[in-house]
Amino acid sequence: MKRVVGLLLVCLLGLFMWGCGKEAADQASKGTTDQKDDLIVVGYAQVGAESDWRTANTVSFQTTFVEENGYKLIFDDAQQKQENQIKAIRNFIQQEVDYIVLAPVVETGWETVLGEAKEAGIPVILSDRMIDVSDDSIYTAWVGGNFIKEGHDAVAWLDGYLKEQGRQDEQINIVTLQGTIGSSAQVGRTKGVEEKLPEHPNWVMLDRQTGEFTQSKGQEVMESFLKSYDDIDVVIAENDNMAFGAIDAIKAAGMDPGEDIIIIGYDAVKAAFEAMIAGDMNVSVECNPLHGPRVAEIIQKLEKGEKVEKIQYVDEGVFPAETAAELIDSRLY
Ligand code: GYE
Repeated sequence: MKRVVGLLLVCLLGLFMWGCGKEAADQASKGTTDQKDDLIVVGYAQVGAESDWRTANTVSFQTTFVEENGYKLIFDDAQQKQENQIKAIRNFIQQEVDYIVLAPVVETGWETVLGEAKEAGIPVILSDRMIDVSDDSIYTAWVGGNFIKEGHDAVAWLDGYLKEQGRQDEQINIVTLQGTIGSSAQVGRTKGVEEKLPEHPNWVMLDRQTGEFTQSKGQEVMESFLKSYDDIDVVIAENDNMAFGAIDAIKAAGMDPGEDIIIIGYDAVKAAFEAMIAGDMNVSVECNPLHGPRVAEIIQKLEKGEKVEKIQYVDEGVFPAETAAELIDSRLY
């Protein structure tokens, strides 16, 4: 009898302990689901992976919007196609994300889908490129570079450089490798240069064509420019990667980029500093891609119910070749 009672007690104790253990386990798992529920879900409709700038931009978002910082990031790479971005945004709406971040491939054609986001009550934050819409209530804020100013800066640098070389009165033949046509980075940089051309009547814009912001297309277009024109003095590449493509094309044609032909790029990515140190490139006009923390700051303000500035330009500089060796190690992208 004693043994039976003893056994029973042991069983009861076991049952009690199992119960406690289970309760603790339940608590723990409930804790993690609660924490997961607290995460702010952000859908990012990214342009693609066409350039070093873009890669740095993606990394900036992927390292900012992490669980440790209270976020869950749903990342979509649209492969430079607007229709993919529209699809991604509709998916984000369906998944009931808390915020949509959009780096729009082109400026036009956003009314319908962003109207749907507004209808669903999901704030849209634009990052990098702009959109061209009549009703700006379909987005909450925008943060990015001042592309028109970047164009002005490129012209101001070229003006100073030609003066330094004593070439201010020469005819200067220019070709432009444009970015994705209709993207605000292309529209702004082309316009910025265009606006300043009348101040330089001896400068001739021989041709402009898109290189889609990629190195390979930049090289291809530069090859065709070199076949069509035998006296190109300056290449304005609307991003560094197209400048790298142009450099390859110029070398393949037996010329010396940076010397025989002046090479101007935009972005100021690390590889541009390397090209400048190698003497292949003359200047890069900065465009900062590190928008992750900037967008996070906007979201944090919105979470607290604070007002955010609708349009936020980032400060950017100009980096001529002679500054490259000194600055390369301090570059973050
Ligand atoms: O200059 C280019 C990228 O929109 C500012 O897109 C961005 C541009 C950048 O592909 O390298």
